[in-house]
Amino acid sequence: MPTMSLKNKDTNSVTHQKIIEWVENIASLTQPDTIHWCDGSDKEAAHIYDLMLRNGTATQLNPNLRPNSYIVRSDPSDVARSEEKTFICSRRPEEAGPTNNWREPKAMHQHLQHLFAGAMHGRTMYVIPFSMGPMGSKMARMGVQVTDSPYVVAGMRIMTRMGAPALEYLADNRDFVACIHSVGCPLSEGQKDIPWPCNQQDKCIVHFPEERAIWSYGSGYGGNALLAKKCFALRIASHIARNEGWLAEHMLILKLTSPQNKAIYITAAFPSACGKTNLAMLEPSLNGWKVECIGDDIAWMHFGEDGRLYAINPEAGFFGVAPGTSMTSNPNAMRMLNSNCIFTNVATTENGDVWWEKMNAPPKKLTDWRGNTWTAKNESQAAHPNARFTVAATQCPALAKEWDDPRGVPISAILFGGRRATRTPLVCEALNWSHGVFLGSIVSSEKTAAAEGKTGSLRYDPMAMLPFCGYNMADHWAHWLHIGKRKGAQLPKIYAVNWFRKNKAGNFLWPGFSENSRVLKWIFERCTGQGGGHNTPIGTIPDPSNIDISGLNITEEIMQHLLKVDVDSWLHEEIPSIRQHYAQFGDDLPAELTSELSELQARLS
Ligand code: GTP
Ligand code: SPV
Ligand code: MN
Repeated sequence: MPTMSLKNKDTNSVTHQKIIEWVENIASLTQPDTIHWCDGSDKEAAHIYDLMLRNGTATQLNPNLRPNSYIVRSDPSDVARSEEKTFICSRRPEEAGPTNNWREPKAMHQHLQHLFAGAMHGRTMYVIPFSMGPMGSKMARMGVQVTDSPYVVAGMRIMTRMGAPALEYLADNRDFVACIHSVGCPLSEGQKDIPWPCNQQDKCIVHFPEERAIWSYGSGYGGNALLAKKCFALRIASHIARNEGWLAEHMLILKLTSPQNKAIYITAAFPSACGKTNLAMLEPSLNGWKVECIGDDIAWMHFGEDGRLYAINPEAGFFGVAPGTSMTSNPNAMRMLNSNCIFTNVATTENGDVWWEKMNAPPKKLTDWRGNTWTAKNESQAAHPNARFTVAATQCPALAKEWDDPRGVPISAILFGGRRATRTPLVCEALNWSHGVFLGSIVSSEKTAAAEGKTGSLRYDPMAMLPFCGYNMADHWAHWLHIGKRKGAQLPKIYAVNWFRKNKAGNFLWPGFSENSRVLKWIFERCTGQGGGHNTPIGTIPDPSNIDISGLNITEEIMQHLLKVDVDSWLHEEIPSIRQHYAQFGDDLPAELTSELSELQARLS
């Protein structure tokens, strides 16, 4: 075994015995050539990018067009989260529930010992200490990820608060979530590395909720590999949150300010690639209204002393969907991508810039996400549909000043939504908290390219947490209901929204993007005691006149259609399908949700 130094030259504060022992154990299992403790410095980042350039993992973009930015092309077999290969290893299968892949922890540990043995041979093992949430915040949590991927180090540097300060904070023997990651591609003596090492045969993303540990093998992409994100901040955190009485959710956080300068804070849970980043930083089409961003993907919510729910964004950056992003759809995102970004699986132009579908008119000639020449005649997509940018939150021109407030922001409204071409109205307000939990439990959406597999098919994605809940989804609902019963709680109002209704020709009926501010305005009015609306069997819905459509080219007829509740199809199609969705949870389904369903049926009949 090669000699290893536990301390690189720049780090001398590794005094946390538990981390040192843990790192030594992982190193003796995975056999890296060297160990590098990340301090998060600029010098270290320069070294990591240099390494990626030399290895062909990254190419620098034209510094005159896109300063300090890089394009990375992944292996075509490693382009999205692998839900099939994602496991929850709680003690008993019932704790993981019917919507998770459960594995027995002991057997899985044995399997992992086998997979990880020698997995980092020929590579450097990076140790990344990090904080999820503003360090020192009562709501923040610490983690340490080891990885053999420089790309992951670069990503974690943008997405989390990592490096020397985090390590110093951990030195007080604080708890941390243990994150072990390898691309599963050891190098033998003298073997040359490849640009995107991964393991084509074996991939697994494994969670041990009770142990607070994550083991991920074989993939270098996004949520499979940046373990702070979905693995920690959602799957492990949701388990912790349930035990401790708070919520870890797949939600954006935004600040909405009215022309009268009154602000409210909103969170919104939409499934992957269903519009969180876009809503989080939208430029309202309505005059005088302002949206500012606090987070675009994950919210941790705790009760404050005043009984309100306060949210923090545990992340420090955005790992956002590139295709569809343009100066018309999301100008703030375009501005934040002007420099200091990593782009993964987008196309590149002849002058060394990036391009993706719908950014603007396609250039005549491009290099596509696989590195092949692409011309406008080409039928295939130039950027992969799940191509992403990685960028620091501080690059966002619409970032709210409270974005890293350790106390979080008090939430007035929680939105649930998905991609539904039919039936689900543009917006609907829950009658009360438990009805809101019901609306969250029946979120369904057409599948997107954010996860491997066929896109377009409709699936239930309760609370937008189907792939991200670290325990039984039925228990998650029970936890939400329990949250609602807290003494003195000043609960947010809950809404279901749907920007994705289509006509028979397959075109979107609602213009979406900046026009969603019109719906936000109605929600603001409801939250501040003004907005109109009428009761329907599924909740409170605005009259077409309650939605400000000034300056918008949309017919009264389309507005009617978007806000209509088609009682027949709710009764004869939606209700039976909800029943079927609920049936898989058996006795674990909270009785209150069974009642909510019966009451809905009664109101429809
Ligand atoms: P994840 O990062 O996977 O969690 O996705 P997300 O929920 O943040 O979705 P994002 O905002 O990145 O949007 C995904 C895709 O949906 C992009 O291609 C957007 O252009 C598109 N999209 C976002 N908002 C709207 C909208 O209001 N209407 C329509 N038609 N498309 C939208
Ligand atoms: C999602 O799929 O919801 C994402 C991207 O935000 S990933 O980090 O890959 O999970
Ligand atoms: Mn997401």
